[in-house]
Amino acid sequence: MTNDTALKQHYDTHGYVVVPSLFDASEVQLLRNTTDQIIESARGKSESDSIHDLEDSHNPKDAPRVRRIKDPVQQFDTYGTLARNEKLLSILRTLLGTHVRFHSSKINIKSAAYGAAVEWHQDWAFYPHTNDAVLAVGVALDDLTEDNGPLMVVPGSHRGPVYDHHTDGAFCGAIAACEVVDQIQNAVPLLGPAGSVTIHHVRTLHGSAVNQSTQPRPLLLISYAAADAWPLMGISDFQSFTNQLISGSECTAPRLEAIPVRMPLPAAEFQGSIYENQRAQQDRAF
Ligand SMILES: O=C(O)CCC(=O)C(=O)O
Repeated sequence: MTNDTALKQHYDTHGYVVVPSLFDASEVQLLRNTTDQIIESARGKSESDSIHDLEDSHNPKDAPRVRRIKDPVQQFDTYGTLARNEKLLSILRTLLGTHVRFHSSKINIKSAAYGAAVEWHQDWAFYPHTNDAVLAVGVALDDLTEDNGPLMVVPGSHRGPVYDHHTDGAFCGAIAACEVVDQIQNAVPLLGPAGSVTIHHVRTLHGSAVNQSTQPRPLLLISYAAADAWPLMGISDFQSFTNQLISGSECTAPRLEAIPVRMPLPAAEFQGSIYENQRAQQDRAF
């Protein structure tokens, strides 16, 4: 069995896979330096903006507390280059096929001691497509350990139900904890040294706890889709959509699969990042 076959089998069966140390120390250092500079540029800011999503405890007079860097691949060349890195593309082609489209990106910083939790959810609830050949890659910018709030996934959940991510009649991007209490007993943490890559299927149930350790857990998350998976929420600008193709060719005949879907509508009460959306969920796991 080749490495590619084993990787695909693991992904197809469990809905996630970890590739240890895909990127070396110098590649990680470049990403870390860029990330540190962007965090530093939040100093003095009193509100979140198009780059920084600030922790609730951020104070403009103190060292910046940044929860998330928004759209890093679209906004900064260092990450834009990484999103098209040949080592990564080769894995994406194994899992999604030849024709691959970039979808979205973010860096969840998870600072030591206070980095915020992410409630249990499925990415599918945020961006349903015509088929589920859609996944998220996490690039570990520091070690992912048991203690620093690693991403946790429920193996096999990508073949299970699509959960309701609504509360009080609006989307909130989080599943009520009581709905998944049995499933999350089976969750596994995705661990590895800096430079490792985690990959989870768009329907895989996942979440992560507050980072109460002394080590930060910055994770660059990049989502990709097979080119024949088209977003059910629509395409506002076809040229931008087609510019996001990073491998193979455009496909204007989307593949429709009979899989469950729930739309992220009506829109979340708290707009912005997932952290904002999830504020509306009262029944929390973390
Ligand atoms: O950063 C994490 O631990 C989880 C991130 C995540 O699932 C998300 O932002 O959608």
